[in-house]
Amino acid sequence: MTEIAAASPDAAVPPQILRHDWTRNEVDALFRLPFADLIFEAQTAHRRFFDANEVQMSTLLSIKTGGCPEDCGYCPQSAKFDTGLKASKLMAVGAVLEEARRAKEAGASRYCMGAAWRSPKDRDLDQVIEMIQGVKAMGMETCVTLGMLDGDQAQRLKHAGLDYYNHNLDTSPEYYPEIISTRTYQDRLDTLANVRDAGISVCCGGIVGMGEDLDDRVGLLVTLANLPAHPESVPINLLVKVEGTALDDAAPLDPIDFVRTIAVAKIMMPASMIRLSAGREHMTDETQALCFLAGANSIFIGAKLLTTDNPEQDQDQRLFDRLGIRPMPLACEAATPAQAAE
Ligand code: SAM
Ligand code: DTB
Ligand code: SF4
Repeated sequence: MTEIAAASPDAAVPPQILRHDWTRNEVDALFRLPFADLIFEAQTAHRRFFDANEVQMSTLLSIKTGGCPEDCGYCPQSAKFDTGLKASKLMAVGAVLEEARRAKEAGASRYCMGAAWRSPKDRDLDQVIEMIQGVKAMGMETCVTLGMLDGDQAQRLKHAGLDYYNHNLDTSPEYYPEIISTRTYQDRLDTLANVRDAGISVCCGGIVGMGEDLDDRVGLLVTLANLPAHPESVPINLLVKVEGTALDDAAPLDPIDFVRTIAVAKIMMPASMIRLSAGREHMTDETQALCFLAGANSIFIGAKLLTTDNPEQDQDQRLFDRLGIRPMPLACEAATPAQAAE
């Protein structure tokens, strides 16, 4: 079996379990199930692959903030918007590793580094590679999100030992041009293919609450699940509205619709980790609990995401205690349950 296949949640799972032929009609029908039926189906799918009381914890660091040439309508880091954010250069390797050490002490098992680039330059990659090697040496999994990658860049990152690359589709192909004009949906699919071909695990999801309709949520999830292999991690972000961005007055989303999106993602990609990603700061404990019930089993911990706030860790700990949730041990994450069965 090739390295690429081994890195995929599809690797050891009979084809009848992991599907890549979802139609919009059947996914639309999932979204419209009575809530109890939907959650039951999602829990059943989740428990086939995961311990339902374990949640994986990642920490994020913005290693290069702001001044981005892209025009993603949700993003405080785009140079197109005046959000009051101060742009900064790529952080020094030593400073990143110091932050990573703190995250490890706080219990993170995966360290994700994000840069506000359209795509990395080769000399930037040299530095990021040192960061990846330093974080790996601490015993954490590594993830980076650096914008578009060509095949050679993806190979270099794989060679450096990178575990995950995050690159989101964000929304449906139809709604995408309403949100971003500086790179195409196909550009994103090409980057995902380069990452997959290099044998790096894929972290790919989207954002909910950008004024999209149900059909766009269906379109996003159908595109993700019908990729040649399901992304190992699927972050579902709730839009964080930042003043000055194009989407700062997007209509509020019914939290139940957010939970439904998580549940449908889990039913469609049961062996993948579904990450309850941005947006927890403004979510009630009860909504988060419903997300975990719907099959979300990964979060970002630490008081900051990239540039916006995230719940303080003691707040998360209290919620975990109330729900009886345990941190997922690294050994289980390193190989998803599907891979472990090989
Ligand atoms: N520049 C790189 C890129 O776009 O690929 C990496 C960083 S970018 C901030 C990573 C992802 O964060 C975006 O694709 C988007 O899904 C998410 N994101 C950015 N701003 C957000 C916001 N205000 N609310 C929710 N998610 C957001
Ligand atoms: C992802 O899907 N969500 C994270 C991570 N990938 C890089 C980023 C969320 C960013 C939220 C806005 C901010 O903090 O700037
Ligand atoms: Fe730049 Fe990424 Fe923000 Fe888009 S999402 S503006 S590419 S940092």
